[in-house]
Amino acid sequence: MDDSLRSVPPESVDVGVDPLSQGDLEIETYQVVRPDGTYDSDRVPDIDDEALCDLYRWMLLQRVYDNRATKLQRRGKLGTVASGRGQEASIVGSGYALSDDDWIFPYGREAAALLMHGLSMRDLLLYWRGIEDASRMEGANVFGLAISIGSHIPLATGKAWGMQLEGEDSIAFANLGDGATSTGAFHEGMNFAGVLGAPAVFFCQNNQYAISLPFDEQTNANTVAQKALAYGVDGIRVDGNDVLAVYNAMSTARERALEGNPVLVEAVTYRRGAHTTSDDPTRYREDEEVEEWKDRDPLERYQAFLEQTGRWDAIDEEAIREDVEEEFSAAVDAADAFEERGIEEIFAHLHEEMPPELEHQLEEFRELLEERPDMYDYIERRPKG
Ligand SMILES: Cc1ncc(C[n+]2csc(CCOP(=O)(O)OP(=O)(O)O)c2C)c(N)n1
Ligand SMILES: [Mg+2]
Repeated sequence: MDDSLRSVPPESVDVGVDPLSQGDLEIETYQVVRPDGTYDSDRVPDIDDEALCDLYRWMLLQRVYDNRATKLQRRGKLGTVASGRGQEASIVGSGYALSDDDWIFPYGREAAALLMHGLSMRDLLLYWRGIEDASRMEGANVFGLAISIGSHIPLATGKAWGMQLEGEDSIAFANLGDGATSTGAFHEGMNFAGVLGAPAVFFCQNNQYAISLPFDEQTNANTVAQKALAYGVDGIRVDGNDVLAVYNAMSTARERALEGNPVLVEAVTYRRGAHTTSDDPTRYREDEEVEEWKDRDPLERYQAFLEQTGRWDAIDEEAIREDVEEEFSAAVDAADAFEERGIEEIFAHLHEEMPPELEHQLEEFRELLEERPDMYDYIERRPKG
């Protein structure tokens, strides 16, 4: 190449443009109850005492469920467990603000939100046991769990758009992690939601880690919420350990979404436990950090609020624990009694009528099993009750 055609960068020239900087953005992290238990009375949501106590009950359910599910996994009766420990306020505050007609696109840690949306505990356990035909989560507006990170974000946009076209008064709600915001699917789903004005809320539980990768190595952005602006959708940043703040943020987001303004909510929280039962977090984070977040425990903070407002006496913590323990044991029995259907189930639920290509694959699979029955033994080796 002729060197004379190359442009030469100037040594130092004021080109008259100041680049936009994220330092110019001021994003408040919305709170109602502060970590020391004091609260902003103007911000307490206008819901009755029963509902205020319900929020605590559901958070406790999530905690007890996570403990029991982890123990069940240790006994070889679940494939894996992704605990919501530390994230109870994000899980419950957002789930509680949904209407039954809304659709949840889950990501795995939000047991309480799925149960309050009508999913049975048995089906949830069956899912983590790897039983495919429970993964359709029948009877509740709950989509299959997005094991492939971020893959559900465009689907939530599509569902929201579909509901809008049908004139329905409901939203699609996608739960996602901070790690999911680094996927291409996040970009596609957010962008398309903005373009369409789809009634969708993307609820990012920023628990500071994607497995072992800390948030600031995941992205150079200061916050997740600021990413909303580039897509022309609304952004809210909320204290994810403050259940009332999350409830308010999600209620606002839902209303905005129904008006045709999709919303990205960032709930700032912390994953107190391991990523899943196959992870050892002591290999990549300090105990002091875990302790620091233990002091911001969402249940303790909310208990302080209930005590100060004279509502704590209405809560019988032991009775709630016992109820959940019983419900869990009954769900394990029901999961153990569940009669698995044949291998055809894997092929059955994508299409109303099975297309010829899938029929062909099913036929091939049957032939393989006839030739190699040991393959079926392999499939059957899943954990059983
Ligand atoms: C597309 C894809 N890539 C990688 C993985 C492996 N993986 C499972 S969970 C996870 C991290 C998810 O982090 P985040 O989105 O922050 O959610 P969190 O688990 O922290 O709640 C990864 C990388 C996956 N499941 N899917
Ligand atoms: Mg995360």
